Amino acid sequence: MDIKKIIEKFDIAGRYLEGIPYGNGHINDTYCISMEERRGERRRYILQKINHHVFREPDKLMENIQNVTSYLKEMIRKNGGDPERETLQVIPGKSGGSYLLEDGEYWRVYKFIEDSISLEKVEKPEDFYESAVAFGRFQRLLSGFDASSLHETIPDFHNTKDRIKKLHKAVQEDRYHRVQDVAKELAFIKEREDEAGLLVDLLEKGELPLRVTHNDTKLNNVMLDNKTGKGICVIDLDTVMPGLALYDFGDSIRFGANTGAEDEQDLSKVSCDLNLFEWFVKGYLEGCANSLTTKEVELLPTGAKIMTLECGIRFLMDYLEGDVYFKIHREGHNLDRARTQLKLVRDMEVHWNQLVEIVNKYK
Ligand code: ADP
Ligand code: GN1
Ligand code: MG
Repeated sequence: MDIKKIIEKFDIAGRYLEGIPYGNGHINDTYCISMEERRGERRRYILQKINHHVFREPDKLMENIQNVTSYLKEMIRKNGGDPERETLQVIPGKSGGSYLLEDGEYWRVYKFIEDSISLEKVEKPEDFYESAVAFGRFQRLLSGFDASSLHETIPDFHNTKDRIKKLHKAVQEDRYHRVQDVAKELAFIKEREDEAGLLVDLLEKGELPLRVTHNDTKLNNVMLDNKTGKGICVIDLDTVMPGLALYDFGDSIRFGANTGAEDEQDLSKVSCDLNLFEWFVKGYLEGCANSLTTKEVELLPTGAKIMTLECGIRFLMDYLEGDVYFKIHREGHNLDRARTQLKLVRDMEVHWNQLVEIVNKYK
């Protein structure tokens, strides 16, 4: 693919130097682009090919991102922050528009957020705390955003009940004859099917508030400042949609508080780090400026458990469907990922009282 040809169609000054694959996202194809400007200065950009099998309507997705980042910019400015650095900056195409459609593929460009890093693993608890503050603040900054103007980029994204239904369908179809490999995992999920629907039920009953949430709060979706260590910018805004704060909290825990990697094959290394769980609870509540309802706070452990179970269900379903959704790098990768998530759920159950006690300290 001719990256140079693509990048030159965006409103960027300078001479193309290089474009290299970048990051560890499971969905989009990301490149870091270096350009040389007039006085020999280098400037970097993030170029992404939007996965339009996952995001079926990239134009609507980009409309969301434009609106959300414009709103955030205004809010950040009002709060005395630096909008250039604290939210994504979309670079338009030379012929206008926020993305480029070329040979059936959708491309977009962001300014590279320099002097910052995204982590694949928590290195010190403070990093996790800072990510929590950033995700909490993100949700708070968007609390006045008109949610009805947002497109649902992936319908039923965190509808855990619907995810279970889809898993059943994949099991029935068994197109790749893989169901035989996963009897234990399916039984584990079956035992937890009822509780898995709890958040969806409470939302329907109006017992949990619908908010504008990020919905994909992995640690590597927040940029931490190299100097201060602070979480400066929440990135990967493709799934910003109306949702529950518990989705954001839970998804962060399932990724960042895991003592093992998301795709660890040695399950004895996978558990929920209670210390990290506590750092995140503290940071997230601070970031939200204590705006969560008592019910939301009470349900934080449940959010963590359900989001972890849901992610396990999604990985397992993708394994059964022939690995068409998440990028894989080895055979059985999605099955390994599903197993870590289920192991993590089990570990949360074993330490349930401790999770609840931790949250009670912050009520
Ligand atoms: P995916 O949707 O595939 O997860 P992301 O948007 O999260 O893709 O990007 C993948 C990685 O690229 C991120 O984890 C981060 O390391 C890096 N990245 C993305 N946007 C920027 C940016 N504006 N500045 C610097 N790094 C970025
Ligand atoms: C994907 O794009 P990325 O890598 O940040 C996925 C999340 C999953 C996560 C599992 C749009 O996130 O929902 O939780 O992988 N994003 C989408 O690691 O499906
Ligand atoms: Mg990402």
